[in-house]
Amino acid sequence: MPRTPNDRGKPWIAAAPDSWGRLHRVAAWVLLGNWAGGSTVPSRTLYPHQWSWDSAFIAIGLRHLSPRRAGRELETLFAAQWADGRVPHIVFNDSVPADAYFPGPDFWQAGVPGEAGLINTSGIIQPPVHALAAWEVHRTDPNDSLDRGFLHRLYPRLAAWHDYLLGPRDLGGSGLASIVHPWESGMDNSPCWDSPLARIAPADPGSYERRDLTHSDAADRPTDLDYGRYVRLCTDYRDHDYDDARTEHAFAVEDPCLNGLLAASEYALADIAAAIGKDPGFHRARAQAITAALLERLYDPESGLFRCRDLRADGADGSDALIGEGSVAGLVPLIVADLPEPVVRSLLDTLRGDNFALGRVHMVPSYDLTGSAFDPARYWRGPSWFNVGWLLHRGLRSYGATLDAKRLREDLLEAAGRTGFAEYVDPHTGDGRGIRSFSWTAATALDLIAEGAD
Ligand code: 2M8
Repeated sequence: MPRTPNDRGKPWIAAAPDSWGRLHRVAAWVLLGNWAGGSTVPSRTLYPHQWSWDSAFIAIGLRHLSPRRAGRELETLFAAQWADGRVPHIVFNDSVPADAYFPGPDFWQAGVPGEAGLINTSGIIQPPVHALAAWEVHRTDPNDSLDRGFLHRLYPRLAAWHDYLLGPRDLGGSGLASIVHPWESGMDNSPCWDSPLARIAPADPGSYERRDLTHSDAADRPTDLDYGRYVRLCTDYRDHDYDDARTEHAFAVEDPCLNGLLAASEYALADIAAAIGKDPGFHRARAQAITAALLERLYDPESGLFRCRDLRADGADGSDALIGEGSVAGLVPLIVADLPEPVVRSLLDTLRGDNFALGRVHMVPSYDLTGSAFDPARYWRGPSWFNVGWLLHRGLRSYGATLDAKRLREDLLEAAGRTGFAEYVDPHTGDGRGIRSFSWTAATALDLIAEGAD
């Protein structure tokens, strides 16, 4: 554990302001223990490299220990940004054996030149939480951030990232970004991907070796059949040099979680632009345009939920392309500012109703509790995740659902401490699942503690 003071001259692990003091100390210990020199690994065992959206959540928590280190977390990620603006979902750590995680650098065959040689990366993306995180990091110590040029350096990179998403990745020509692989959603194994994935021929199981099952229970992880399909999609993209214009993209989906985060991040980019003396108008207008497209393309008033749109579904009527499965991804747009009031009311009703049962189960399940594919243990097919809980807590607060927000905060903090910072929990029993000492669980706990109960 580091013993030196952090950049504000305080001890790294100080007491928290309220009754969560012990949890704060242990969360800090977990997060600092997962620091790998320039960024933080999600987990020392299962995920020994840097993951894109994990790093954004990690920075949001790490800023309470050291805003400078939180800034470094994001800058390390953006040092691996591609020339086309994409931010790869994994930045590989060369000091970790190449076969520690599959698919590793040998599989992806991708990277960018860095100061100390090639930076190996994956070729796909994850949801854009980064501008939101950068803005929060800056706000923690604005003078130091401006003195060090943190936002000046990151702003053009963040803008290029969003340009990539709304340019080459607007596969539907709708003003929304598409994902081309379930891993890009961050909710890898969601039942939403079952029907679009069913069209994909799996890769030959003899052509690769899974590493995840060394660290996790097979009953919690995606099936071999799903893995074969994941590998096929990556291989096709790689074999077309990750060029979106030349790849067929047999899997192409507009996801409300990714696009909700893009809208929220675009608003954060407007704040960032204003803070460094640039015109925020372009980003505000773009955030509003994404919100309008989200509402028009993905909102389903019948169910009070945003849905995923499958761009490769062959139904003649456009509505056939809305995927029927109810995922928590459809509630994440609650973090977007200025949603129409009836939409907010319906989303809150859905969150509190039998499908997601806010306040009656542990945290918020990743998938409809009444859905036929619900599984309380398997990856993103039901378990409750801490990063999603953090996002929904933020949405609840911003729309004035103070009591729900307060209860969810306590639930998240209690579960984080009780499970040893588990990767996710069973929504019915509250039992921790997956690996422990998981970075974004610790980071979101630090942020919720710092925020206070009001
Ligand atoms: C999980 O995804 C990776 C692939 O990216 C995996 O299953 O091997 C997801 O939970 C994802 O959201 C997360 O970013 C990643 C690392 O924590 O793990």
